[in-house]
Amino acid sequence: MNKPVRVTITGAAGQIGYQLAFRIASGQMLGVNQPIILQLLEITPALSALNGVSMELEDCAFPTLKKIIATDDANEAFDQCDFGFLVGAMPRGPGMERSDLLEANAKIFTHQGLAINNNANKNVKILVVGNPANTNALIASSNAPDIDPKNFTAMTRLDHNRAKSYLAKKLGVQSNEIQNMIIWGNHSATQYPDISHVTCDDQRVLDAVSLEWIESDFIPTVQQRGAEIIKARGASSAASAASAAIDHMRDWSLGTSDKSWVSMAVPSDGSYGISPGIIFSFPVICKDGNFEIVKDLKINEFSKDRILITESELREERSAIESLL
Ligand code: NAX
Repeated sequence: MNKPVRVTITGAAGQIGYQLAFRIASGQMLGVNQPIILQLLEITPALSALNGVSMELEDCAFPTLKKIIATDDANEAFDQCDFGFLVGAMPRGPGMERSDLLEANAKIFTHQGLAINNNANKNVKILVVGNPANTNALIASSNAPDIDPKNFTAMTRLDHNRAKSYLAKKLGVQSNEIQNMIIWGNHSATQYPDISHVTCDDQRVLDAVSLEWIESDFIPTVQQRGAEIIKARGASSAASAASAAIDHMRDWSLGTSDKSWVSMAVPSDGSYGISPGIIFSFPVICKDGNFEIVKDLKINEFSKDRILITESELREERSAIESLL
């Protein structure tokens, strides 16, 4: 058995947190030889619910789960943290403008960024799930000046998995046969799911589907999948979101397969002409606990226009909270 690692989950009594905690505690992220200390953060009114989650975790008797800390104190939750899932966020309320949402969340992620800076391990890996995820990650990172900005990422893996699955269904294959999907940009309806580099059984899929299907079916279906799930379930995606968060963190820590890259929202380094200073979803490969943006892919005109739209939305989000950076 290895030395235990500390995994922080914020919003741990919420829908996604409730899925995430059990899967991580049972070894589904880092394997059954990696002991876990779970550090669960909630707001004060949700502490009773969080206590219930802790009780259920204990009742599972997972051999990998060494200890549970349940708290409403961000400093305690991020103490010596190795992996941080920032899930808790302020949802959009009735009459709330997008700028109000950005501001309300900016307060939460400023506070948590500082707590990470002051308490977490310097090589901590942070994944922001709470929306608006890309910009929340930027705010947390800019409030953690002692931690490399590359340690702050946001989640587009759910979009990536949705895109793979939908395409696999269209082609009548299994989703693991779909390689090199890309989600570019923001985790929002402007995201661009790009199949121009996708292969299936070493064949380019672009030759197997029509442009009309890509434009009028594939792209809008992936972009609107979250809203469709809310309509069907009466609640937003939770189990699939937790599963994607685990995929993201596992691949970042243990490495991606050499057959395919994955999508992660990471600080832009200017690749593909994307402005530095925003957290943008790119194709990445991961090795030895680090990620690298896949460089020099050929981007066609169809893709260029869509990448620009999602980049421009992220630059606007950044401007709306610039004073807090
Ligand atoms: P829930 O409302 O079920 O849970 C959120 C939890 O966070 C609540 O228990 C709340 O008390 C807690 N919380 C709020 N502020 C907090 C703070 N300052 N510190 C600690 N905890 C706090 O939402 P859930 O369905 O779990 O979704 C969580 C977030 O994930 C939302 O922002 C949602 O929009 C976002 N999503 C992001 C996805 C992505 O792909 N990036 C997909 C799924 C999901 O929609």
